[in-house]
Amino acid sequence: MSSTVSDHLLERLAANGVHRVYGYPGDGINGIMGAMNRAGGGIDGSGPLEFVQVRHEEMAAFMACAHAKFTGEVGVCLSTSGPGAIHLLNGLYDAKLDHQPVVAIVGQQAQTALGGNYQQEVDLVSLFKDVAHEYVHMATDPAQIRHLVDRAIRIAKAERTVTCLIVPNDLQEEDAVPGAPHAHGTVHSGPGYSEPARVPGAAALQQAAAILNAGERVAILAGAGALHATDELIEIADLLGAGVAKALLGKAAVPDDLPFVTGSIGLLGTKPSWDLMQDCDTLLMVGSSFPYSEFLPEEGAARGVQIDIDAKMIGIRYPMEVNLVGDSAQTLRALTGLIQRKADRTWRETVEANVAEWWKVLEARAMNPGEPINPQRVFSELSPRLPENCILSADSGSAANWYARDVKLRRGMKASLSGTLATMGPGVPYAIAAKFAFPDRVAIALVGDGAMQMNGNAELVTIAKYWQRWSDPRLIVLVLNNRDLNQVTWEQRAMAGDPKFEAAQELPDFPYAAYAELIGLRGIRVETPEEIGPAWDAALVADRPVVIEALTDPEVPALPPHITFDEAKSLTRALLKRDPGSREIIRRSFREKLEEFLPRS
Ligand SMILES: Cc1ncc(C[n+]2csc(CCOP(=O)(O)OP(=O)(O)O)c2C)c(N)n1
Ligand SMILES: [Mg+2]
Repeated sequence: MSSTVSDHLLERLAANGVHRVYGYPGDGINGIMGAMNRAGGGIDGSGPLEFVQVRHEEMAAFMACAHAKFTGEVGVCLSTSGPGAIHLLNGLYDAKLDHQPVVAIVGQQAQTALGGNYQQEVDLVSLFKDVAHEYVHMATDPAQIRHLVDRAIRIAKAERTVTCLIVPNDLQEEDAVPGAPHAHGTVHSGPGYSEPARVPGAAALQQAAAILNAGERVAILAGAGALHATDELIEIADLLGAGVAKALLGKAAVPDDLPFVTGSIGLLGTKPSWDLMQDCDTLLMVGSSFPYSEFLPEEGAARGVQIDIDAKMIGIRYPMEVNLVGDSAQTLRALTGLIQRKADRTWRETVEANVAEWWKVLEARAMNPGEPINPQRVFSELSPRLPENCILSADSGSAANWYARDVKLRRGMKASLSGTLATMGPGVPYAIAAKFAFPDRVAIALVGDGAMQMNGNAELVTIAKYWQRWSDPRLIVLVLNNRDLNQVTWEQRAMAGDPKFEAAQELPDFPYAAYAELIGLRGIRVETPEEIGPAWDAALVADRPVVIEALTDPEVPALPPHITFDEAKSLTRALLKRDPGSREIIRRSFREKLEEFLPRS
């Protein structure tokens, strides 16, 4: 049998460095699935491309996004036409908004039927036009496959974005044309991409250094774009006597066990990060588009320097005096040579004292009682137990608060979540992609019960299907079983001043641990605070993936570190409107606030 368009498509993906595809079949991609089978992409993984079967196409897109986040390579997902294509969208937007290179390969009904109001016929070029606006094309001739694949991969990498190829199912079965005869109207592309060096010009670097050298109280804010610049950030922070705060996606940029790292910033942030931004006179922002201006210095209160690889993302959060477009590590290296070490370390000492105090506050908060379990304690017990080089994912929900604040990442660990789209659902699929990319490392997903019911429970089936392939089988899913869409319950209280709307917020109970056992995983149900530590210990030595279901208290406030007057007013209003949890909330909020003022040894 001669090679088909589908065989050629897969060969071309492999030639571009792709070795794993996350997807779900359907008649829009039967030709591609047949080729995948011929190429040995099945369970034995013998071929150049491995096919991973998910439960839902959105999960395939989340996994492709996580693959990109954790490996730096392009992530690839595959879906059928119509419904499969539509299912991909949320995961693709997650990738696009967090600037991850992902290629979506999507089937389409036969070209002979298009325009005929045919079954499952959706205008896919239009559908993907926004999410993959840098590059979305439908192939209509076998000769296009070569350059469509080469370009989709290269543009995804170069622009750090989502691209999309649509392949009608009749075209998939046609004979391949890997090299069209040289002629007018043919395209002869090749694979390959190498990152250019990106360092700003000398004059701009000098200007930036002058600002940083003049500052007496320098604050650094690091984001996802600084994940590969750990050494450079530590070095410049040392020279400048600066504190380093981190945007959520930049949590792994500098380890949390350094005394001048103030931790996360923003609604899920820490008090020392708040103080750092309020009291600094100079702000150096590196690889971050952290959006909330109220957590940054007041306009004019600090002089600003920003480094970002993308000129579209620079100068939009704070009016910077110098905007340096460049790679964060390379630019910091160039800048460091121009920085004088600050002799006066008073500011640095203040930052370090604030950080040391804050960790004590967090420990004290975690030890407060809960009904039955204070969720913070689940995270603070995990933190010192984190195995070297583990990979963490967190879902959108209250788990993201405790992940951001209570988990102390050490050097070598990776961690991510849906930072910009902040969608529910990525926790479990991100951890699965982490295991496929790094089967020898422990993956830990921190997820709410709402997200488990939305998709995590289904994706546990994917874990059950594949875990025996991983050289280290440890993948732990922590479920916060609080029977509440808790993050939003708190947002409604603190921002809108509304009481808990039980019809919308309360979740049905579900036996997460028992369900895990039913499908061949281990399940541990944690019902008292004393069981938390032993549960983590057991999961970390288990011979298979584990679901830890912790019965956590929905009335522990996931409030911003420095609750504003307006938020306090709204909260009081919500409680006066007879919020069903009001008595408990008042008791716990006061206890938490008190923790910040109590003297500590
Ligand atoms: C797809 C999607 N739907 C809705 C939301 C709004 N939202 C953000 S957090 C959250 C609650 C999550 O509940 P759960 O997973 O139970 O976590 P909890 O906050 O209770 O710990 C909701 C509904 C969202 N971010 N994404
Ligand atoms: Mg919940």
